[in-house]
Amino acid sequence: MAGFGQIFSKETQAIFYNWKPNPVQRMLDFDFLCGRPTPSVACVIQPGNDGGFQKVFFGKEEVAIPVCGSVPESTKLYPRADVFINFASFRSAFESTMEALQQPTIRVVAVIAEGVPEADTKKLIAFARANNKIILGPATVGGLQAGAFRIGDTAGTLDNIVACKLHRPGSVGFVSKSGGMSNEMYNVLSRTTDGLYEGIAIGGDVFPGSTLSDHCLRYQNIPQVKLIVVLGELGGTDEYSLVDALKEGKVSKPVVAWVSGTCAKLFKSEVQFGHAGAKSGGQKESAQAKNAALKEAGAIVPESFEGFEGTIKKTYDQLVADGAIVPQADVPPPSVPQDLEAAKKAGKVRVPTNIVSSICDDRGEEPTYAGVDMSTLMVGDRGVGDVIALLWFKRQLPKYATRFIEMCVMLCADHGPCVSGAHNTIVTSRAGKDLVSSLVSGLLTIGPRFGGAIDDAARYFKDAADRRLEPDEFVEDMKKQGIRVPGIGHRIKSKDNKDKRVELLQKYASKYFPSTKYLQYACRVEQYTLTKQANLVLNVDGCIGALFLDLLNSTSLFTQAEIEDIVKIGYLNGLFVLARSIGLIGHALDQKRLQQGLYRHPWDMVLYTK
Ligand code: Q5B
Repeated sequence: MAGFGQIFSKETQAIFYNWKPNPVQRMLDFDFLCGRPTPSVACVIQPGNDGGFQKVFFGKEEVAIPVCGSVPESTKLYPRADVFINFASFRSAFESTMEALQQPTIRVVAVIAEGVPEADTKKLIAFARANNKIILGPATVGGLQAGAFRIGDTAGTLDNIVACKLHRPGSVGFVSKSGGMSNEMYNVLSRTTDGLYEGIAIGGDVFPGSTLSDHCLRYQNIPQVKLIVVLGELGGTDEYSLVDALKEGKVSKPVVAWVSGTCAKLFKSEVQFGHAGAKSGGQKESAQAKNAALKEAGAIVPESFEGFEGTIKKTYDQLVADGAIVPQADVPPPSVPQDLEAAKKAGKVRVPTNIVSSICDDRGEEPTYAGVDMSTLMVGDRGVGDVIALLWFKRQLPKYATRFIEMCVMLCADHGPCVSGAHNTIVTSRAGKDLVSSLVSGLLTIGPRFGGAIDDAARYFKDAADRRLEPDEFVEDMKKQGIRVPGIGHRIKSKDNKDKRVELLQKYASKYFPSTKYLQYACRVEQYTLTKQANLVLNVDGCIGALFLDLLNSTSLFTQAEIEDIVKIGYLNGLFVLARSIGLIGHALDQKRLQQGLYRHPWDMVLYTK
């Protein structure tokens, strides 16, 4: 990397591999803080996802960052972007990094992944060196140039960045292995100097893509860097390249350095610290030996880490006193608007909700239906009737009521292939449509004539019974208005061919319901309509409508106002919709299973007329 100097500027743009909303947003927030005119991310690569864009904020505005599907496409479209930030996992980091290094427009690649195989890293290093490219990492947070460009999550939160004065350049070039310790040191530098010019975390692997000395040599070539600060760690021999560079005069700027891990001596056996490369090896790799060598080569080395901050300050103050550094002025950063979620969390804003829901909650450990958790629902002999009671009526109902609901679902699940709903579903399924389309086309036939008369039956029977109208008065009144009595009449059922479903429901209610007042009224209506015509029976819709009124009234769990509301809103057709969905799904699947072709209605079944 000899001959390298500044690698970032306020114009630097990056290609970001593997869409990660948070680090991209952090980069753009940093851009805004620094007063960059353009976002530092030129595009995002989502392998295989060609085209489109991802939305992020650039200051107060939302911007669209283009999405590319491959590395070559991204560099072809964005040739000015010369930094490649690789957020691939350790499994795919090698291939994508190599592909990026092979692009002529890419100069710097940051590899964030931890755990890249060392043999792969060595190949990357060899290729990068042969082709005059720089690798940061693997296992790095990246780096930043103050006031100009930031890689991903480097330096943490915006508050930290402002506190460390990283939104504008200072005079210090800093390099360390650890991203976490870099954050710590940016704080130290902001207290002891005029701040950072550029900071790099080379990553904690045994074989980093670029070394501490590589970056010190670069800092030597950057005129704005007046002081170099290095934080090494035990393990490896990287620091000795810096020792050589100091001895050979290749690094002549003042270097304040500390190699951490001196405590390793206190352990009897070999110790491994946080990084793959940070383990106490032989004597030469110890922190003590490296600190001593650096000191001997001319670096300014404190006695301990505690003395590091004081030593940096002393060295910086001396450089200022000597006129070697003219302290950079502080610049107030613009304020970056807070994200809504963060502001909400901090109690700084209140935001009206979009929807209101009162029947369930899925935010806790387990979902609840009207306050009853799943585990409770699974205990005992609770069934779908209990679920309907909770989600539709928002309360637990007694067993006889939930059993009645289940009976309605079971008895109305299907009534043969010839009824409107099943017919539509069959025709749709045979036209090659999918399950949902076939189901929906059947469901759409449910209405005032077919299956959807339950609510109206409940409304009219309730009104007439509550007003104590005689059944004949009620029916004749309806006739005058031109309204067919909902719940009365059937295409195939009649006086002598009663609907078994109606009989079963009546039998159950007579046995278990405390009162069947409304059913009795509906039966008296039926008695009257049957005098007119044999098929004007109380049908399944009418029976369910009347019996549900009885259920609501007799459980004493509903107020009169609630019952009025249920009848007015119209809950009860839902029972038929739910039940018949079971049958309609059966019909749709049956047609597919039987491989039935397109249905065409026969000509001779149509009356062609003018
Ligand atoms: N008339 C159901 O009619 C049907 C009358 C009436 C007074 C009435 C008819 C009706 C109300 C709606 C209702 C639910 C259309 C039915 C269901 C699910 C199902 C279906 C299945 C399943 C049948 C002949 C004469 C006319 C009419 C008079 C008829 N209904 N008068 N009140 N309610 N009922 N729907 O047989 O003097 O000749 O002009 O609308 O409750 O959908 O299995 O098939 O599980 O799938 O076509 O059970 O009753 O009789 O229209 O030829 O009328 O009777 O005014 O008198 P029909 P129409 P007039 S259960």
